[in-house]
Amino acid sequence: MTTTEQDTGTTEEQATAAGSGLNATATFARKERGSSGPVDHDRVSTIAKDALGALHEVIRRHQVTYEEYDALKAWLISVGETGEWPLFLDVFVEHVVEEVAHADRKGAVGTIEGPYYIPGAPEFASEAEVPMRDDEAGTPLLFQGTVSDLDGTPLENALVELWHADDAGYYSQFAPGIPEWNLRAQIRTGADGHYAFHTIQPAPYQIPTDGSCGRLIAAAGWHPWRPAHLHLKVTAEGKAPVTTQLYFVGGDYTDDDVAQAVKPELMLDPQPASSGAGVQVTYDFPLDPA
Ligand code: MBD
Ligand code: FE
Repeated sequence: MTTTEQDTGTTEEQATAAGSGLNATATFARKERGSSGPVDHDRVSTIAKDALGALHEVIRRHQVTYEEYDALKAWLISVGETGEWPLFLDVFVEHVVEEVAHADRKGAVGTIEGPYYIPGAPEFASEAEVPMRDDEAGTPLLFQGTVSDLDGTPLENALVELWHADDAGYYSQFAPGIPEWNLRAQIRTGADGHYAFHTIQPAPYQIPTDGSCGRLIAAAGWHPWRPAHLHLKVTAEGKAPVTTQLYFVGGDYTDDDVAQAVKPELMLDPQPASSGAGVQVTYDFPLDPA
């Protein structure tokens, strides 16, 4: 990890695709989304055959050449070398996995997790001053709401995890020069199910332009941006956990997210804060039964 180097210059000067990619790859290696059972050989065979068949069909349809095949091979190798598989998959593939996984949810709407979640952020009861630098840039944001069941009954002891980019679009633990838990926190709700985070508004996120994903995006003439977003993970005993992101009405790229992870239910419209400093917004999480 590069997270303890806090006096070696600005993040903008040193963030690299390989730096964040290798951290994201190491983070994924530590992850346990749930135990997998024994291998279902029929299912592996069916899905692998269909996936390869889809690729074969594309090659025939577009008369792909040996030069293009070699370019693909070199590119795939470079994605691994720079650790950008988590970034590539979460940007270009995860949104469909999420859509399939949560198609029958009735409560809070989910979207992709992305590559930059880290469990174990500093924990608070009900209300959090999210860890940030003394001179953290950005508009102060009070983000609050209630975790409940589908009937609206508040859930005590629910866990609300928040992580997001800073005002320059960088995540702690994935860009150098940022304190370890910067803009990461988790809240345990009390009996009223309420949570409140005092943080700052994040900036849009740009896929690193100096790596393999950036090369694909540039070669295709796409843009590398995600709209500004808050990441959330909400869990409670006996309820289906929700991983989601919230976006800002009127923000750049909300209609054109490179990761296709915006949904109409996920828009925040913060208003001037009653404290006088910055903005505030409320968002509730009614959780489906497990
Ligand atoms: C992000 O910040 C993100 O949320 C996703 C899904 C992919 C890349 C960077
Ligand atoms: Fe993100």
